[in-house]
Amino acid sequence: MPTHLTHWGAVEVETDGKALTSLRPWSGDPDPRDIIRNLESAQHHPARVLRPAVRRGWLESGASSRASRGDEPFVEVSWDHAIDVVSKELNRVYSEHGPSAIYGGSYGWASAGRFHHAQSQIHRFLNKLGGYVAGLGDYSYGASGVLLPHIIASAGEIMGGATSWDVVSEETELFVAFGGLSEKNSGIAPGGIGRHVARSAIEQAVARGCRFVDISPIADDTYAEAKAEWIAPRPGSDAALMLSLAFVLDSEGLADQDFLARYCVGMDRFLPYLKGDTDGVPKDPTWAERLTSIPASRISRLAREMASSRTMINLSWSMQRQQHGEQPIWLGVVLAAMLGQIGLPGGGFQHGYGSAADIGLPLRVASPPSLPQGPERVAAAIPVARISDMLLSPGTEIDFDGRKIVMPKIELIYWAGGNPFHHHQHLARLRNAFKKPATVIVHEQFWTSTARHADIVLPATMSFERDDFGAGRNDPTFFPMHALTEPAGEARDDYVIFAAIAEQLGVGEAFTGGRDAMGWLRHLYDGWQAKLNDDGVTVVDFDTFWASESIQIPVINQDQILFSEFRRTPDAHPLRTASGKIEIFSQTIASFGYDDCPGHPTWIEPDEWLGNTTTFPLQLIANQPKTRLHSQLDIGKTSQASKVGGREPLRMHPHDAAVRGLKDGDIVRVWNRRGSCLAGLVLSTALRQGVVQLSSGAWYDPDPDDPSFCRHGNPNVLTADKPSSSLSQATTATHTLVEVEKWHGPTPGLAVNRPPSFVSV
Ligand SMILES: Nc1nc2c(c(=O)[nH]1)N[C@H]1C(S)=C(S)[C@@H](COP(=O)(O)OP(=O)(O)OC[C@H]3O[C@@H](n4cnc5c(=O)[nH]c(N)nc54)[C@H](O)[C@@H]3O)O[C@H]1N2
Ligand SMILES: Nc1nc2c(c(=O)[nH]1)N[C@H]1C(S)=C(S)[C@@H](COP(=O)(O)OP(=O)(O)OC[C@H]3O[C@@H](n4cnc5c(=O)[nH]c(N)nc54)[C@H](O)[C@@H]3O)O[C@H]1N2
Ligand SMILES: [Mo]
Repeated sequence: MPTHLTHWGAVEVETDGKALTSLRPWSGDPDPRDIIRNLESAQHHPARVLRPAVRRGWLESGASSRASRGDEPFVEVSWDHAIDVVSKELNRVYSEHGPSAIYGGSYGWASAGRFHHAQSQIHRFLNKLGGYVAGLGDYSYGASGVLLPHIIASAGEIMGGATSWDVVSEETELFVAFGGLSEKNSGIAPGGIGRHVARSAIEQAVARGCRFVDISPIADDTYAEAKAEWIAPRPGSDAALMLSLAFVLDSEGLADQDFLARYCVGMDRFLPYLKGDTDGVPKDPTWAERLTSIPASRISRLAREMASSRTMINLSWSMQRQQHGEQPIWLGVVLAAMLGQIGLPGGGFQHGYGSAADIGLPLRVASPPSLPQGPERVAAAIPVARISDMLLSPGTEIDFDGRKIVMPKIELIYWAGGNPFHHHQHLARLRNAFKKPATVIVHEQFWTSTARHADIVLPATMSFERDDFGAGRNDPTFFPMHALTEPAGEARDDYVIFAAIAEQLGVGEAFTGGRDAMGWLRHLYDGWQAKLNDDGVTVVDFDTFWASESIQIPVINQDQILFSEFRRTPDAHPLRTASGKIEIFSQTIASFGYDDCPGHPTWIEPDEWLGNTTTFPLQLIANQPKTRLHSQLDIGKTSQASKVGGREPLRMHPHDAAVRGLKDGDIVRVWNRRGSCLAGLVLSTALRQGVVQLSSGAWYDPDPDDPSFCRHGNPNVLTADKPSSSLSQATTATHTLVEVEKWHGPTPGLAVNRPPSFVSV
């Protein structure tokens, strides 16, 4: 059976040339996941975009109809017509407003496959046309991504250089997982994953005697095989917990002074705050107990256990997808520095074991080839999660990482491979923001809420409808990905669509380089093989690769240990921080003068948390969904099987349900002052009391009379569009305060599972 790679694993499929007829996990994967089943029925689902479509008002009266965006039927048009109107509109906007009026950040995961990767395609295309406004950073680790280079190393260096699972399974004695060690999230990796290895590494570690501590509001978001002790602080209070751990290490003489002196700067600036000399508040366990609800005695004991063991501190990405998300990450590094085990086998810290399948895979000799996007012509760039602010308030100035950014005025949005009406916060606000530009163009496979809020929707192929090759970040298994079926409807590859528009705008040759997709695959592979050859690494030629099931890219060192070189020879391998050392105090960050991110890690109370429920009483965790990747294939089998009464499941502790007279299976209304949604109630003691979980990704299904009410259960109608801090301006999507009540009215039907209405003009 031919193989195919997805972000959620490799599969073996059979087809009849038009549709997948059977699908099973790739035989090489020791731990495949059920999410692969979402593929089965999706290709020919009624929500598939089959033909180019233009919103009626835009076709009839162009930009002046922008206020109806999201509310109007579409008109299906021919490809020739669609290419013509898109080309003319791009030409108009480039000549009248220039590239700083075109938002092409186009954030999103799209599909696995190195060549057809939608963001690479759209960025190459817009670069050839004259440039665009880009998005900086990501939704995944937007806060830590800006912080970490100042204090130790880039997120990429830390994750790519992670101490390998093999080393953890053999060496770690105590694994302290802040934010859990998620089974569901480590099913997935950007670009795909061949073999899922985390579960067996955890099993081996446990069998050897390693102990796992899970610090998280949700107990089952850690592999059951870890047999972890569960500690559930108030969400958002980890910085307080970590400060008190640091306090115990310091006051009981357990900190590694030699390590701090040799490899770190700034402990002297941090200690007076830790001890309370600067603010009169010692950050001791009693102080932390009030904030976290974790008994002071347990905190002290945990600090001693950490100091007396080979301890790995894991910091999930969710820890920083919050207001002041920099602080727990910075403190995790500080704790690891105080323990003095950074660079030793099985000790130190990592940012995101469990957050994705690739974290803990050792580096390969080379990344597989990908489409060149440059030369980059970025006309302006905004922190990616500030999109609504940009669209609503052009000309305003914001802080970002020590500089000022002026929000550009956007005339045209062009999106391929992402779903902002899934990924962004406060969707009613985003909907208003999306009504500002003259034109919105989207390439999509499905009638997602973003497609429904566009003016021109162009149908894109799914990954198994086109030839490509793929390997995830750090994954040594490199798969050829043959086209397995013909495209559904009139769908075309993003590449083919961009090539046709580029041709009409006079940059066809510049965009395509005179190649079709297969020509590009061969060209990219040949160049990669030649480069590896020069480096003394032999890989098979393209034809052999293309005929294979997969090939292995050699790994540099299976027993990779994060920061081992820095530890061995700090002078020869300094960090790329201002001091070349780990910065417990950062003069650079201090010099920015931000109240919400001072020069050393600090406890700053969040706006919405269980320590202050004067507004709403329950802490909503809007985390990643177990049954799909984000919003992708929400209409698929695994995702649909999880719905309760057709709504996204909301998990709640039985005690919180009893207080509200709610029972398992009830349809409930979740609300706060930003919006509301329906959900289907699931009771579970895996949740801390006071915490409810509504994962992201249910397709936004706004009530026609009230777009702040989602009938399906998308938590982003509730989340705040509030930045993490002035330093990083990142999303804070994970936490929101809400109330939950029984829904008494008739349960409304859903519009998202079928296409929008079409009219002819
Ligand atoms: N409340 C809350 N919100 C969150 C998060 C959270 O934890 N809580 N997490 C955030 C995070 S970390 C992330 S990364 C984002 C994810 O946000 P996104 O990456 O935007 O989400 P996806 O659902 O993966 O959207 C990808 C879209 O691309 C389409 N697509 C797939 N392949 C192709 C292709 O080849 N071509 C084209 N044209 N389209 C394609 C899919 O149909 C889908 O609609 O969400 C963020 N939003
Ligand atoms: N199945 C699946 N896997 C995915 C994705 C998906 O959509 N589906 N998305 C992928 C992407 S793009 C990303 S960025 C990663 C994200 O990876 P993460 O950011 O790690 O994932 P989340 O699911 O948002 O959160 C993980 C867990 O953190 C815990 N948590 C939440 N808030 C707090 C807190 O304040 N303190 C503590 N101590 N714990 C807290 C909760 O148990 C939560 O379930 O996942 C990736 N993996
Ligand atoms: Mo992400």
